[in-house]
Amino acid sequence: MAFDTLLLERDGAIATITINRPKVLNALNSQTLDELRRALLELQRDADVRVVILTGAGEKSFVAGADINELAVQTPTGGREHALAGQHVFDLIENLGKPVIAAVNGYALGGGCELAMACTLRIAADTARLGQPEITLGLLPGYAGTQRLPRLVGKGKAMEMILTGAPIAADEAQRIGLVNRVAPAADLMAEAKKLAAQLAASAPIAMRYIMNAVNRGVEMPFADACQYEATLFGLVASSEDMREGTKAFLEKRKPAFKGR
Ligand code: CO8
Repeated sequence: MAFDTLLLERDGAIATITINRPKVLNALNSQTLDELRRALLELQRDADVRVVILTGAGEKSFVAGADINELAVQTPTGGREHALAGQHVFDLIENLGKPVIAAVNGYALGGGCELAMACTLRIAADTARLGQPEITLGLLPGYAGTQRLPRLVGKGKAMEMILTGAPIAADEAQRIGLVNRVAPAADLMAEAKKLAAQLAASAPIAMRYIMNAVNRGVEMPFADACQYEATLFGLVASSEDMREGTKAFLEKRKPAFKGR
């Protein structure tokens, strides 16, 4: 599948999507969102791909937000449709069934920060800056930033970031839980690939159910979420991988998970 605004590479079980509009710091326009949706669906269907890395082209920016050229001319109904289309793509990332690692290689602002938050895990370059500057444009975060940010960092810090619009540095983002890890910029992709390789060697079915239990469970009452977890636990117990993982432990060898 060919894309104009993305690069898609596969290296064994790891696929890397690079948002490739460096002249506008990888801002997301409608075409990019649509291409991202198509690329994700392709990777979701591909059983050989177990982990996806998402990053931005160039050294300066992950994604500097939604494309302000499009925002400047949006109509009320068009703005709503645009927001819903973006939210759909971000939900697809969150519920892909495979871990998606954001390698935040620079600015992750507005829709870029929202994109990183939709990913399963985030590693930031020490040079990265993250924030929700929509308020400075007379806007609000429209790709679920008002929802994912407080869930990640707590309501108080999210309010501060969204109301002031001021970006924060990578080390502060790690301190408040917005990113999982920080790496020197030169090592970012190597670190992301190392983590991806670790995840790719794990049991894919258990991993899919874990992400599902966490994503759905945090939206449920605790007792219902525990029931849901128990059901998924029962389901995973029917997998060949569960038999292989437990047998390998008892035989003191490394398991070879097949995703069955
Ligand atoms: N959209 C379009 N173009 C952009 C964007 C963007 N988000 N960000 C940067 N660019 C362009 C610049 O206009 C510039 O173009 P040109 O070379 O033609 O002048 C080029 O990229 C390089 O940028 P700068 O010269 O500004 O680079 P600096 O290093 O001076 O500054 C910054 C870098 C600080 C990142 C600066 O570019 C900036 O502030 N960008 C905008 C950041 C921003 O406000 N992002 C939020 C956008 S709103 C949003 O994301 C809403 C999401 C929800 C949408 C919901 C439904 C529609």
